[in-house]
Amino acid sequence: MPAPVLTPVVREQIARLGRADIMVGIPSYKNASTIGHVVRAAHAGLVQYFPDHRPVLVNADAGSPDGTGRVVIETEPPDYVESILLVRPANKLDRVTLTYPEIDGVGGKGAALRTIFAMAAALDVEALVVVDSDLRSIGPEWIELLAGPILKGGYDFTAPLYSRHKHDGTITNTFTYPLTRALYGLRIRQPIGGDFGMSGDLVRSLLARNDWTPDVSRFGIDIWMTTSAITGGFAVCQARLGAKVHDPKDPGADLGPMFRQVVATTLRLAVAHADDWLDVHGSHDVPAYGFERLADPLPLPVDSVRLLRSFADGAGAHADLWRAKLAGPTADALLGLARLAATDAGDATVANSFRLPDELWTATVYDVLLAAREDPAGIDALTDALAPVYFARVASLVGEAHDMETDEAETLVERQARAFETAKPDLVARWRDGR
Ligand SMILES: Nc1nc2c(ncn2[C@@H]2O[C@H](COP(=O)(O)OP(=O)(O)OP(=O)(O)O)[C@@H](O)[C@H]2O)c(=O)[nH]1
Ligand SMILES: [Mg+2]
Repeated sequence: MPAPVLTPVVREQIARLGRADIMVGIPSYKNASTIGHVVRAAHAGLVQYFPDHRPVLVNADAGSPDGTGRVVIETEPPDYVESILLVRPANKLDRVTLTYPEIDGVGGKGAALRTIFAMAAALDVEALVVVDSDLRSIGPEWIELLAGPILKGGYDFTAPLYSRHKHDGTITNTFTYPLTRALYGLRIRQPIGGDFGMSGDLVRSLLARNDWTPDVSRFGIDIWMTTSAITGGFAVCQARLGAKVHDPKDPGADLGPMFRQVVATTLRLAVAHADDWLDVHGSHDVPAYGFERLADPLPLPVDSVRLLRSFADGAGAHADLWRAKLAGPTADALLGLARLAATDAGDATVANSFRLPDELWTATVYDVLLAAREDPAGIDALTDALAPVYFARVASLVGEAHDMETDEAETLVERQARAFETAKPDLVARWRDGR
């Protein structure tokens, strides 16, 4: 169990607030330039859509040196809502910013959210909405879309559904979406989107779990929440939020540590919850709430040359582990592609024609999952070894989607998800055989 997060400051805030019906929680780390917009949107959404609920907004910050917390408190005076919405709020909105405590010496997005969960539970909220602090495209209606299913629809967990640029969300597209869908049978398109709605029951259940790890304190938190909601038997839905526009990240440059934290957490959960997925066949849609929105997300540049260089370098570093843990033909195919990447990677045109097929990626992920079960202590090393293959898989998808619109690129993600489902019976057979 993680150390308790009810520090004196948190306790003080809980005592002052007493109770609340709905909470918006925002984790942050150096987001002073963007969090003001998120706070204003959340504030307006609470007033406009939930006038009869007692609201509170909590920012759990990492102690950002750029004044993120100050922006949360000082952005627009509370009466600005009256002037833009032409309504007088029935309930005063309390805005709180605090520095969350690390958990067992580890800070990060997950540690921030744990403080938010603890406060939500102590204030006995009916609904908790969490949103990222780097969002540009959030509006007041996001609060309604995420909390509405909880407060009005009887759901416990709302996952986001947004249009993202074809090169955004690469960990989701290549790993968490197809794997969550194939294992647990639920087509949750954005299992780690970052913006969620939760019932008070789910929050209490999350706090009572005893499978928190250092990766969950960081970016493992999102897949941990989603998988815990699924395996806990909670009612899950999605909400159509429109476009997701946020601080851009290039997968080759920025996403390595996040990939490792998300993947290691996903593997640990899959091993621990095998009984929840071994008997699941196929997959089904998850209800989606909200009106369909047609909005184009901003383009996101991706450096395929760099991705392929990381793949080629990674093959050198991880060849032994690939050979030891992956099926022979899978390791051979990857090493062959890595040799190709090493010779061709400098050229952007050639990089665009690089392909790592769906089936090869699926086989690699499933072999890694089987190896994780065999040796849970080796999960971090396995995840490190998978990262270069992920870079290559992203380069492959980027090249294949080069001339495609967002919708068409989506068919590639669906094709890959079907490949994960098609290969699942073999995964299950090997799992049961202990192979
Ligand atoms: N408190 C806290 N928040 C963090 C930390 N690192 C990231 N965050 C917050 O977590 C949220 C998501 O972080 P991003 O860096 O935007 O991650 P992303 O790549 O956009 O990931 P997605 O959630 O998939 O969109 C943002 O609100 C960050 O401010 C941290 O160390 N501490
Ligand atoms: Mg972001």
